[in-house]
Amino acid sequence: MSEKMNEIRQAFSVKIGNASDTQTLEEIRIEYLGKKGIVTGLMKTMKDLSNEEKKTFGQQVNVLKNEITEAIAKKTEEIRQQELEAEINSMPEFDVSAPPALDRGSYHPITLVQRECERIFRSMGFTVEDYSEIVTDYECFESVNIPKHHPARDMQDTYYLTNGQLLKSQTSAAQNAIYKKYRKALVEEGKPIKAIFPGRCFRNEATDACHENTFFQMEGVMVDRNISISNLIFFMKTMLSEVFQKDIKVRLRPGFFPFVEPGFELDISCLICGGDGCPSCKHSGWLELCPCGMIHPEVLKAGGIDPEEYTGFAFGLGMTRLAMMKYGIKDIRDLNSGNLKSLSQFTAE
Ligand code: FA5
Repeated sequence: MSEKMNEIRQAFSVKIGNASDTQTLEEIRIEYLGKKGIVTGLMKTMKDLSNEEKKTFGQQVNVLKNEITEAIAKKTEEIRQQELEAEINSMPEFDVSAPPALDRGSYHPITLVQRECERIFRSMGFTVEDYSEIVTDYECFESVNIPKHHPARDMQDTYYLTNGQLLKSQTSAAQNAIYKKYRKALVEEGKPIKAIFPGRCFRNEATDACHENTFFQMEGVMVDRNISISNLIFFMKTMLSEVFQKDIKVRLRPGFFPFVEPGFELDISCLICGGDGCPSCKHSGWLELCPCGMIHPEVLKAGGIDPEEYTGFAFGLGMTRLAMMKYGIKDIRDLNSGNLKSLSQFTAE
């Protein structure tokens, strides 16, 4: 029997030595270890042996089986390594330091305008805040003086989650948190609150050339002692002339928002049609860009700030519309279209 096993061993060692691919190895494995294989066949002959012989023979077959299993595993690893090296060697040379062959991507026009606004406001001492897109009813409405059932809610229908939270319809939703974050520094250290908070807003409304259901606003607030409308006008004008790098015709008209008193609408002369009227400005020649006003005392109170001592202004810049005006984009829907051909023409200056 042990002679037979040695013959098997020798024949196997020749075969495995000649094998040069994984397919052949698999065939050898089946030939020796498969259900009808040589080693399995040896096991089956055990039934004719005495108990004593069975023990010795069984051990020898197991040793042979382990040798064959290990040899196949070792050879498989060797062949895999060779195949991998051959594949790597057949690849064209790759220079990691070479500039990418693909065209470079570009920033979205809204990102460009947002960064520009952030740069301008930072240079005037404002902090830039980030805020969640999912907010509570309190943050979006009640804390800014829009109680439940207030008619002003009709202007801002949005998308509600089953847990009662909502996608914010205005960046004003962050005001309360900002006041609470900075009121200690205001009261104890006399540091004015100067913050902007850009963000994506959502409204359940029909779209047209100047309305989208998803758009960007940038809220700004300043709170200190003796803040007045002149401060508000100064910051708005500075921001617009920096963004457009030229004089822009603006007009202020009264506007109602429950969280400011008095409130204004700041419109700019439409830069798409030069003020003659077009679909982008609803044929009025003016584009509603930045509602603003003096923060309502109730809103300051909700933020833990005493309105008898402090006043402030707030504005809600329509950043998507600002991008349209800056880059001459006629239809707001192009901005969310994902059309790379039209979006990739805008690059940072
Ligand atoms: C507001 O959202 C107020 N929270 C702004 C505000 C802040 C007023 C602080 C006073 C003080 P309004 O709904 O008008 O206001 O939106 C502000 C700006 O967002 C608009 O002037 C416009 O430029 C932009 N906007 C509003 N709705 C849309 C829309 N559907 N698509 C694109 N831009 C929009």
